[in-house]
Amino acid sequence: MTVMEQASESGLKAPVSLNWGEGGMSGEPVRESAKTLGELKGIFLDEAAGAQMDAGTEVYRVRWWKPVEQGEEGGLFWGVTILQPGRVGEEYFMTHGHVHANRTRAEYYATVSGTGLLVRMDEQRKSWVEEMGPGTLHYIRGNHAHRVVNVGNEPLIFWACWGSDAGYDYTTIREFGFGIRVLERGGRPAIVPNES
Ligand code: S6P
Ligand code: ZN
Repeated sequence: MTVMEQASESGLKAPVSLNWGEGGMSGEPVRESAKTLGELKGIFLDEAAGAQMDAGTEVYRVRWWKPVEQGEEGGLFWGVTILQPGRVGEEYFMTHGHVHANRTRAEYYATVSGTGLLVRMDEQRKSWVEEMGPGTLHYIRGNHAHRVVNVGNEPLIFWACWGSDAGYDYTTIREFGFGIRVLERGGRPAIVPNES
């Protein structure tokens, strides 16, 4: 019997294992959900372009492990997001974006592959981006809204760790958006003020 088999038999096997490079998570507690273009209606600027596309197109997929209940104080969650390349009109595929319901709860993002921009916005709506690529680590303050944009031609994969009592406020972003958008102009990403 190998050491791993022995560990497994004696209940010492880790409940989740990762495939870092591919964004794989396996194990009984892992959950997964995909976000389609249809579910992101109203988030992209060019609604006419979006209406021409298949609403079932996957924009991103999230896998996560919540070892404690959502809302429990002091716990940590772990997950990965795989954001596909693509555009709606000029606008690159991106996550919905949110701010944590509990504005004191921060988060780490760590990129393993792809090319992206992390859009951040503070409570005064001041917005900026951080470049994401293999090996970049991002500390997101609890009161900063965050969204990820894939500006490359391959899936953008990043891992995240956040508090079990962080919660999600999607409403603020759905209503007011971020202060900036990332559009493709002349074959390159351009950061423009969000006037919608
Ligand atoms: C959770 C963390 C990520 C996002 C994921 C999808 O705090 O920031 O796991 O949930 O990247 O983005 P969104 O904006 O749809 O939740
Ligand atoms: Zn978050």
